[in-house]
Amino acid sequence: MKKIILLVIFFVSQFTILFAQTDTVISITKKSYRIPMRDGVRLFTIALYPANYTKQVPILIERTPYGTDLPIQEDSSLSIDKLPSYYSILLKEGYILVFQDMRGKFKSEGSFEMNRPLYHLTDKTRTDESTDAWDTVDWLIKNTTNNNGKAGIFGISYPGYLALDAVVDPHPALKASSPQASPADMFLGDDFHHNGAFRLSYGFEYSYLVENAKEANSFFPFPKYDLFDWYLKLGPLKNVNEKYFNNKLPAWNDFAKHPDYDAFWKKQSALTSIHTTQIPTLHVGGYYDQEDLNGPQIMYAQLEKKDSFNRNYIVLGPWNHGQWASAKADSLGKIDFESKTAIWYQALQKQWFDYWLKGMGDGKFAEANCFQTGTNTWKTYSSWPPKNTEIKKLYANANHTAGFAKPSSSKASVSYVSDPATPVPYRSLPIEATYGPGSRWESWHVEDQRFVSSRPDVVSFTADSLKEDMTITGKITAHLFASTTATDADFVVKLIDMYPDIDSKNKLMSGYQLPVAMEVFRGRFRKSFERPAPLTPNKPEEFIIDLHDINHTFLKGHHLMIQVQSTWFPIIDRNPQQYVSNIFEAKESDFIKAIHTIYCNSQYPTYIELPVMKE
Ligand code: PG9
Repeated sequence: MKKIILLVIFFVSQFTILFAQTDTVISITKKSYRIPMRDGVRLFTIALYPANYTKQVPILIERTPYGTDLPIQEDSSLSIDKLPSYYSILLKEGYILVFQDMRGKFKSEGSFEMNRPLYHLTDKTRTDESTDAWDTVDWLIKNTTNNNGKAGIFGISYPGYLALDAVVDPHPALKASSPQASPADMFLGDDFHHNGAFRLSYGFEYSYLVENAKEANSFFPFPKYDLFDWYLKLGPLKNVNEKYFNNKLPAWNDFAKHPDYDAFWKKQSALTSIHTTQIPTLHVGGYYDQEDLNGPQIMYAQLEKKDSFNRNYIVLGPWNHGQWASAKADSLGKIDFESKTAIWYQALQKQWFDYWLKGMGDGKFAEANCFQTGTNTWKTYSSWPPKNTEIKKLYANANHTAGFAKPSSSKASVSYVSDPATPVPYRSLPIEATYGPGSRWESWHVEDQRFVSSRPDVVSFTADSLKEDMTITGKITAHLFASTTATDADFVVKLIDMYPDIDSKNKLMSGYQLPVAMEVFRGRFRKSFERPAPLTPNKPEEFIIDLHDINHTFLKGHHLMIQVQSTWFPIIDRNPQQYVSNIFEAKESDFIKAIHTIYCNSQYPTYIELPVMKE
């Protein structure tokens, strides 16, 4: 979310009044509207018109829950050069840029519903984010001056989700969409849960951010800067309502009421409601997105199945949440991308909208533009994931090595004690508030995992150093054979690129443990997300964990490493490990220590499936 707020702040703080001197667009003029929806609810909207410009131009819309208004006077102008390049590169050549407060947020009327389902699909009388987009396009086409009759919609994260909803039954004038870092399914793998494991710190802070007040982004008033202990002392999840939220936040109440993948989650999931794209759609995602890594990948994959008109495209980059909207995006944390990837992306985005909304260019877009980390190069593919890969299995061995040979021993395993009272931090302390000052939330996906690898409750399996480069492109899947002495358990699996002992390219990176893919799985859901079931103590079972798509070259001299742990706190709530039907109702006494075993033998081999690029 932070990116979006920052864009607006930048916008406001750089305000100056300028007037266009020539025919080129050098400044924009603000106008505000209250656009009526079909049910009479009015949505607050601002349009930024090219100042003193008489050519007809398309409309580009961003809808948001985070507040759109700019404290600048109506009809006054703003220099385009003062805007982030994400917008200015488009505006310079003529677009009407529209920002809208979504239903129920900031100056818009109506009520807000977190991830409102597409109600109109089953009941034509109801409104939702798709009908609101339709009504907005309809009004803008009829009421804005000098528009060319075509509109596009885009946005990052929640605004991206709104751009995704807009492709369902789109207005005829809506010609292209770009959902960026859009979540798709909030139970299976985006902001609020991953494979059923609840994202505690994010779910807590985000529901407060959006639902505490209508006309503000609210930051929970934590009494501390480092929140690791604060979340630990919070105790069981039921204390959230008892101590802080008092049942006042609908999203939190829904988390607590729907601990399994039930109709509530399915109804709001884009996986349930969006199967085809009726207009050209450019999905954009980051491999290191700390909020919505999964959404762009799975929505592209789902829509691709029925894309007979070739309208569905994807861009994946080495980015955190929305990093492509920044000025450079040449690095994340300590990881150097060796080029300004945001500039590359923003030029592509301009070509995309210029083609569909202005008819400029040849329209020959690559099906998939996916940055390759490790070699730090942009690659294009005619299908994603590409087909010219061979699946290789990287096995974990009980002596803490990893390799491509299946273990031969019939008994080998590795065990560790997992104690919910002393969980493994998901990033190094301090755990700053998610969107708070100095927060390292934005870069934790690339943090050096040495900060946890020597803990007794984290197990690592390291392969020999590579004799030559190995490129892995496509979906990574972990097959973990594990058991617990208790009746429930979480498993976090990471595929790590471990840098050489002495990295000649950059000595400071020597030994770095870069997670190139990682994910958590809540054991109770191993057979079904709808119907969880306790684990049988000491019974080895297979946990299949989707580690998502990557495009990464492990360079010669680097090591592949598998790392497994069972707590990831406080991003993931603590699994009590003693099965209770609803963890939101667990008592302090339900949280117990357990011994978890990872099997590494011929009968129960633990491995990660890697799509290795054929030469
Ligand atoms: N990740 C945020 C979000 C998107 C959609 C729903 C809920 C949260 C965001 O950054 O907007």
